[in-house]
Amino acid sequence: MLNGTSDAFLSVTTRAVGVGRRDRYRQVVTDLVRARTPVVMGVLNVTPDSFSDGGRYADLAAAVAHGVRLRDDGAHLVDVGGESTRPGADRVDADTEAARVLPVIRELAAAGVPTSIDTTRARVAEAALAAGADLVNDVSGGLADPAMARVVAAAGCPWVLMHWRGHAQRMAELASYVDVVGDVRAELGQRIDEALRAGVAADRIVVDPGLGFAKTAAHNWALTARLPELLDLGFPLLFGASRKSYLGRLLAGPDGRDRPTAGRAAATVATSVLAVAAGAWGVRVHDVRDTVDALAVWQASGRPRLAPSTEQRGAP
Ligand code: PMM
Repeated sequence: MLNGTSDAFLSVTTRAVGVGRRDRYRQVVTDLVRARTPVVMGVLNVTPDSFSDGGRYADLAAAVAHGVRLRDDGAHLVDVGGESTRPGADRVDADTEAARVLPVIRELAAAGVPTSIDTTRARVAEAALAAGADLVNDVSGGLADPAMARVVAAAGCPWVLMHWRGHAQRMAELASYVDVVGDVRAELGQRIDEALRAGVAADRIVVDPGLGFAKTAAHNWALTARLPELLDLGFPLLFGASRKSYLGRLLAGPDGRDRPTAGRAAATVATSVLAVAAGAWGVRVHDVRDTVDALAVWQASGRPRLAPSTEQRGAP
């Protein structure tokens, strides 16, 4: 494991920005890291079956319009996904996934909207980068497709390595840990080491605890409470709690039924503010406007940190 890699991440901000593909990614990293506000990634699932927004943006025009709206609401990146990762979901083939995401990414790029591609497949990631995506968001942290590290290293783009143990069909049976925070930290460390070995630059790596992915509600709460232990890995951390089922459980009604996804926005905002206050670099959310507003309040109140932030630790 590298120490002080957040310094490396931040040092990108001081380098000259040139032209070409690698430099485009460098500019994206620079802009995101330089931002005085935490990074907000807006969710755009172009799938028929995602747990929250499944089916709403399957049509190209609706998807692009929503992506533009997310940007206008303050998203720094719009995260485009073409395969549901909902627990138990069936996989789609790579051609179907690519056919869903590529036109959306192309049109959003043409409209000047920065995008990330949410995929575990190297082929889809490569095509998405060629279509204009700026970042690869890989919920498998490079585990699902051994070719992913090569694609990311060659592109020089930022790569979100999420903690993951297996595809959606098997997720529930894999939610077993000795100490969830220690285990996630160790497994993320392995993903980071693999990425570095494959030639991915340290200043392109972002980690993510993968809330809800082979995690029970108790696991998600433990990861939230002990975020500083994951920040200690020394990499920017993305936090994705948005509308997830453990929030629905927390807000269950008197009849014992989980609160439906549409009623989880306020709880999501609370988790995002807590994560950023603990030092997270960014949050991945459906409700961008509310999140941006809440983070503006957090900023205006003097940005009280619960633990040293990436920014503070990385400052020269
Ligand atoms: N969660 C989902 C999908 N992609 N990516 C990252 N980096 N982190 C997450 O927590 C994450 C993700 C599942 O949620 P969705 O179905 O609402 O997109």
